[in-house]
Amino acid sequence: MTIPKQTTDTANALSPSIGDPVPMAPEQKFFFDLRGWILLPSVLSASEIKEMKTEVYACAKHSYEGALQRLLDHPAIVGILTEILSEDSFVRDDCYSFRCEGSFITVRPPGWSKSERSDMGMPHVVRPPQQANAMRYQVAGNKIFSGLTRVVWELEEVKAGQGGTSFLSGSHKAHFNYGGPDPFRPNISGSPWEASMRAAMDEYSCPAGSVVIFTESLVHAANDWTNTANPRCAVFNCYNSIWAQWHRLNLSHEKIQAMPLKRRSLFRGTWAIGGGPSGNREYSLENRTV
Ligand SMILES: O=C(O)CCC(=O)C(=O)O
Ligand SMILES: [Fe+2]
Repeated sequence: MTIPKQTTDTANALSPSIGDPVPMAPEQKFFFDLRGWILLPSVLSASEIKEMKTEVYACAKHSYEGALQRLLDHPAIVGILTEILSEDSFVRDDCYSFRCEGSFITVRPPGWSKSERSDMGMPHVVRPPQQANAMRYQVAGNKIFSGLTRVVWELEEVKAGQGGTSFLSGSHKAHFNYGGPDPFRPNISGSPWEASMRAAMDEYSCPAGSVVIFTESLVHAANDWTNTANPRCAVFNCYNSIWAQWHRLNLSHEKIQAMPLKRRSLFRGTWAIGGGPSGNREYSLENRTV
């Protein structure tokens, strides 16, 4: 896929803080398809990490404001999300070809327990395998469509086995169910193979300022934070096709309206046809995700 380059003038007029997107490398495509997740180590500079952590530890309510807002369309992820969530003919300079579903911050001090989550750390997915639906991972015509997709920004160091998100690599393409009592249950509870599936899950280590991108069709889980050297400090942003929506948006019009023009388009209405010759490009009070 060709990612259109913005001229500096156009880019600045649209959004002063957005740089040229970095295209998804063939190696990243291979491993994302194979495993359902990829890690981009050390994307943020030391000063960016410091600035963003300061906001989080000063109790930023959410990640749609301040320096954290820049993560929504950081150039390091825009090329990848364009590749795995959009169709070439809908890729334009003046709006994004994927949408943002939501964003939240997590701070987990040493000793944090997964029992604090409503799912108690149970490995889960957006929808179980073998169901045809708009959220699922697919590949057709040599093209990935990742479905509901998560981008996790780790603002502190993560050590494998000490509390990062874990993944059952390859499960986004599973052809059989998890063996539980209900084939529509979006987690592995009740499966006689729960322990062996948990044992097969992969973990990652990364320095602060790294990004993990995964399809929500992949079995994944939250884990106890046992790393005593630092808390987990992560921003979880969720994305989807411009034609699909899973979450309600918990973001006010005023907050979106204060964003640079192109960033606002992440929150435009979820429709494609019937809006006049220019199509659905621009966010407005009348054209927003609810
Ligand atoms: O908190 C975690 O590590 C897991 C988060 C999660 O389940 C998700 O992002 O969908
Ligand atoms: Fe999840």
